[in-house]
Amino acid sequence: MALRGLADANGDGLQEAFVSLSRGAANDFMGVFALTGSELIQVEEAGEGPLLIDVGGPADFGSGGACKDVDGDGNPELVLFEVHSAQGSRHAWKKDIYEWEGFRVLFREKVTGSFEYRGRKDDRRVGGFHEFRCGGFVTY
Ligand SMILES: [Ca+2]
Ligand SMILES: [Ca+2]
Repeated sequence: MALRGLADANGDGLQEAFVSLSRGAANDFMGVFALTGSELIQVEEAGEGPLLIDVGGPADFGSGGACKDVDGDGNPELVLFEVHSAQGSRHAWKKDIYEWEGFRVLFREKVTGSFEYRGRKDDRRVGGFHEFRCGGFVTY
C-alpha cells in the first residue's frame, strides 16, 4: 500500500487518504480511507463494497477521475472516467457520477459520449482520462 494523495473528497472539512491497493502494469487501483476520531474507515460504494478507483491505462485509453462539484450545488461529487477505443479512431467515454453520503458514495448517473481521437492531448476532452485529480493532488 502506498499513499497517493490526501484531499477532502466528500467536503466534510477533513482529508481522506487515497491509497494504492494494487498496481498493475499500467493501472493503479486506489482505495479511499477516512479518519474519524481514531477509527480508519474505508470508503464504500453503496451496495458494492469498498470503492476502488482505477487510474491509468495504456497510451490511448484508460481510466481516471476527479473530485468535482458537477451540479454546482456546493457539494462535491466523485466522477470516475473510462475511455476505450470504439471504432477506428473513434473513442467512447463514460463518466460515472457519485454523490457522497458520509463515507459512502452513491451512484447517481452515467454520462457517455464519443470523440475522434488524435493523440494524448485529447485526454482533455474528458477531463484527463489517465489521471485522478482531487483537491491539490493529481495521480497518474
Ligand atoms: Ca473529507
Ligand atoms: Ca454537487
